[in-house]
Amino acid sequence: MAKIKNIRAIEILDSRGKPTLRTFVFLDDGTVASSSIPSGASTGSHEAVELRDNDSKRYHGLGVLKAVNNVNEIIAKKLVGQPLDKLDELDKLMIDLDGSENKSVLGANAILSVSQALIKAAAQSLKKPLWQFINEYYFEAKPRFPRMMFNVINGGKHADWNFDIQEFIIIPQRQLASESIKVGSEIYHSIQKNLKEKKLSILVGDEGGFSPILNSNEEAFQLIIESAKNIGYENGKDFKLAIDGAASEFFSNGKYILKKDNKEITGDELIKYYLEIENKYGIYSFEDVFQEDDWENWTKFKTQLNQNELLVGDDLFCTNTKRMGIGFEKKSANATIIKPNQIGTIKETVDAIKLAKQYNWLVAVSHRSGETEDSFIADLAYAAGADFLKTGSLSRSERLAKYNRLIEIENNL
Ligand code: 2PG
Ligand code: MG
Repeated sequence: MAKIKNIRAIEILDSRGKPTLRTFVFLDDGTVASSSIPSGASTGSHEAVELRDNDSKRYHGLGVLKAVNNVNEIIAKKLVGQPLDKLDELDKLMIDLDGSENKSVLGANAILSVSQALIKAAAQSLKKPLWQFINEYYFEAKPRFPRMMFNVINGGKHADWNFDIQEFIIIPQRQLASESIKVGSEIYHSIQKNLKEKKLSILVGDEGGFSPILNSNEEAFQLIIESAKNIGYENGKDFKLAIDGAASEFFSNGKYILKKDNKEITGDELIKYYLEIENKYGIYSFEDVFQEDDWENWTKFKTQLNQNELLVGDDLFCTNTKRMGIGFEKKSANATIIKPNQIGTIKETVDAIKLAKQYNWLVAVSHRSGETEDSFIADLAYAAGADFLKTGSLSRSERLAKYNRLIEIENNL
C-alpha cells in the first residue's frame, strides 16, 4: 500500500462565504486527493470543536489559519511516511495527538479534513470508487441507496427566522435515487410556481429551500402538500413529511420560546403541538424537536409516537457514541443524524453508524448548513447502507453535488 508523502491544508470558503479547510494528501505512488469541511449554524453544544482564529482583523474572526497550521505543521509531521493500509489507526493517531475530549487542541475541522482526504487517497490509490473502498474497509453489509430527505422550506437560523421550525422536509417514496431526486425536484419547482402565484418570495435559505414569510408552520405544510398535489403527488404515498425543529435554538431557561408567535411554552405544550401537526399532516419524522439536553421530553414524546414514526436525534447525539448510549438507555429516539464534523474523524463517524444499527435505529447521513462542493457524504451514505441522505434542497450546487453523486453511483460511473 502507498505511503503518505505530504499533507497540505489551505483556507477556502464555504457556501456561506465563510472560511473552512481543504486538505490535500499526496501519496508516494503519485496519488493526490483532497477534501473540504462543512460548517453548521445551528450547532449542538456537544459537538467536537471547530477551531476558528478569533482574529477580528480577518474574516470577522472566522478565519481557520490556526487549523490549517495544525494540519501543515503538527498532523503532517506525525503522518508523513505512514502507509495507508490502516486508516482507522491513522485516525486514532490524530485523536491521540489532539489529546482532548472534544478535539479542541487541533480542531475537529483540521483533523476531519485529513481523515476524509486520507480515505479518498486510499480509494484513489487502489483505483476503487470511494463508496466501494469505504464499504469494504468499514462495513460488512452490502452498499444500499438511502432515501432522500429534501429540505424544501427553510426557517429558523437558516432563513433569518421566518419560522421557528428550521426545516420542512419531504422524503420521496421511491427506490431509485434518481427517481427520488426527480420527484423531489418536481415538487420543489411546483412549490416555486405556487409561491409565485401567491405573490410570495421565492428566495432561498442557506440549504436551498424556499424561505417565504408565511403566517404559521401550518401554512408551510399546506403549501408543500398543495404544491405536490397540483402535480399529482400525494402526501403519505408518494412522499412523507419530516421536520427538523432545531429546538435548542428556541430554548432558554427551561422554556421553549416561539419567536414567530411571540409566546413561551412548556415541553408538554410543545408535545401537544407536535401531536396535533402529526395528526393533521401525517408528519413521519421529527428531528431535534426538543432541546439537546431535555432528555425527559424526548423520552415522553417517543412513547406517544407510533412505532413506524421517527424521532431523530441530531444535536441530541452529535454523532457521539457516548451520547447515543445515554439516549438508548433513556429510550429517547429511534433514529440518528450522522455528521462527520460533529465528531471529527471518519473512524468515529463509522463507530456511530454501527452503534445506531446495533440499537436498531435508522441512520440519516447529513450535510451541514454551510457546505462545500465536496460530495463525500453521498459515498458514505451509500457505503454504510444508511436509511437516509439529508443534504438540503433541490437548488444550490453545494447541495446538488451530493445528490448528483448518487446518480453517478447509480449509473456505475
Ligand atoms: C441540522 C443542520 C443541517 P446546521 O440542524 O440538521 O441541516 O443544520 O448545519 O446549521 O447545524
Ligand atoms: Mg438538525
